Amino acid sequence: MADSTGGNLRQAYSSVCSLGLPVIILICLVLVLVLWRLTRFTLLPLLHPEEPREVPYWTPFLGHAISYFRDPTRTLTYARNYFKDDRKPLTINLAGEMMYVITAPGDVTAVYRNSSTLTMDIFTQDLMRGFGVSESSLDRVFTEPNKDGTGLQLMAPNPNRKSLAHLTTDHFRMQLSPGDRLTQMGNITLAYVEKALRWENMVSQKFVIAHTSSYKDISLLHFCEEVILQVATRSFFGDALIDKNPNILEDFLQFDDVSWKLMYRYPRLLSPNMNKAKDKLIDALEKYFNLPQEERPGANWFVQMEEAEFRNFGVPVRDIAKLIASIYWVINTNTYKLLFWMLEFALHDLALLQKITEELNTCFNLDGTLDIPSLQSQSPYLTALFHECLRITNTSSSARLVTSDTRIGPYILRSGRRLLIPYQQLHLNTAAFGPNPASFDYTRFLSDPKLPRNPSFRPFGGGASYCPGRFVAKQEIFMAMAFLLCRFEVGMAVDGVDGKQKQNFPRRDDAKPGIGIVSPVRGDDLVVRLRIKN
Ligand code: HEM
Ligand SMILES: *[C@@H]1O[C@H](CO)[C@@H](O)[C@H](O)[C@H]1NC(C)=O
Ligand SMILES: CC(=O)N[C@H]1CO[C@H](CO)[C@@H](O)[C@@H]1O
Ligand SMILES: CC(=O)N[C@H]1CO[C@H](CO)[C@@H](O)[C@@H]1O
Repeated sequence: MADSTGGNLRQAYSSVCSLGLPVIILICLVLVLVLWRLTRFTLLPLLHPEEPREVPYWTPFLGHAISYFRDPTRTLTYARNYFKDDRKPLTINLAGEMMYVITAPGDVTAVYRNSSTLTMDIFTQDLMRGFGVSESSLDRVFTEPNKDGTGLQLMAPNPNRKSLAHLTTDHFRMQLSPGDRLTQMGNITLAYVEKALRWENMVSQKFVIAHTSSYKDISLLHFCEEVILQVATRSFFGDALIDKNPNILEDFLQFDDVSWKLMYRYPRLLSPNMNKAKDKLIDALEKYFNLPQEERPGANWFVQMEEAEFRNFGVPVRDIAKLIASIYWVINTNTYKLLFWMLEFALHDLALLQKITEELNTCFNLDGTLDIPSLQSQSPYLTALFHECLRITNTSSSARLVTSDTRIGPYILRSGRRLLIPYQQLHLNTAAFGPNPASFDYTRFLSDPKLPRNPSFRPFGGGASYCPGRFVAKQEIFMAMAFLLCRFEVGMAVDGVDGKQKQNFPRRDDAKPGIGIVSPVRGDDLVVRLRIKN
């Protein structure tokens, strides 16, 4: 008996030996890995319940970095579901950078409130550095003025002694919140859209693909780009910026297509196209700011204010151009994509398209002019579409830096770490959006007028960085929709451009690191056929 056990052992021993050293080392490594994983993700969390739980992984050092950079949305959804979708704060390791992820609406509200210890300055500075702004200009822009009135002082009233960077946010709100300044931008937008969307003026080869006397086929994506970028540029800078730089919109679009490389701080060598397009954008703005004031009338209050403050601070013109280029990107990157998705969804749902067209028809006066206020008040279907598209096509996130330990519920966020609020994770909250949050369904907003105010609905962020452009974005989109749908019979060119294939619904480019409304996959578009209405 004993002998046979010994024999068995010997046999086992010799068979292990015959596996060879490499295999033994491998087995040991696996054992160490399992032990490490158990300690790190099971044992330690029990001892430190106040630390947000870390999503486990098998690749030490790297953590979830590779899967995150491949497809952030999928990685974050995996992370949330790993903890059974309980939406408590979690930690994810991205190659050594420990990032908190916040997905519960209540926690998000708490993060927005704790703005003194959860700041976004370094992200704004990173963006400005990405545009090449010099350190000395950054310093000026982020320094709070002295109490005693010495040193750099702002020209605008500044009772709370904010830095120019923080006051810029206030200036944005003053320009873009409902009131005379927004109305003035609305008037410029209206005048432009009314004229650009006349049959005889719709000839730009940027978006007109084919035309006969009875119809025009247009690229939906390029149409949305052209209209929205034109109105935003003209209503901020007057006409001179575009008129003196006819290629600025193309340069911007080229930059926008790869701008995530700037956000992810790609080395210049790996992002030559992004840098080339960015430099052209900056050149155009530099040229603009070097023009005498009287040659560039019509800039809005915000642009005039910022220019005056930058110059007062002694910021060189090249840096002014870079600072404004970063702003140009923020104000332009999202809206045209949203208009594209809204028209896309509407054109695939003819009942919805008809409802929206009927609503918009009631917003025109008898003399054919558009009544701006009724765009808001007489458009329940359009508004529902706007909200549902914001919900479903959204990839943006708010990021914050923890500047000192901050309590969120039972958890403590540690100083020095970064925190991410990925909105699309909120937008998949079944508690707010029902059992099928991933599917497009505008009626959820139609049947629940309070849904846009639900704390799980954050397409424009919140707190200190709450998008000041949300009113103007809506205004531009609704005006463009009104003229497009009420002037023309609008439908899909069923046979596509070349008369061959049926048109597919464009795919969302979810794999691109999300920094705003998602773009369609490159090359995906919709050909739309316009006919004059009788
Ligand atoms: C559909 C269109 C838009 C969407 C979905 C959108 C979304 C957002 C989001 C989510 C943020 C917050 C980012 C964060 O928390 O870090 C933001 C910030 C901002 N948005 Fe928008 N935006 C849109 C259009 C616009 C427009 C048209 C403008 C200007 C005309 C604009 C100007 C800004 C500015 C200046 C900020 C930064 C605020 C700050 O950090 O102080 N946005 N936007
Ligand atoms: C906008 O246009 C309307 C109608 O033309 C005009 O009455 C109003 O004064 C304008 N508002 C501003 C701020 O330009
Ligand atoms: C450090 C800090 O300010 N923590 C606060 C963050 O917000 C929550 C809820 O709003 C407060 O309870 C914390 O005291
Ligand atoms: C890129 C991205 O985040 N897309 C997501 C937007 O939201 C829908 C559901 O609402 C997701 O299915 C997408 O993956």
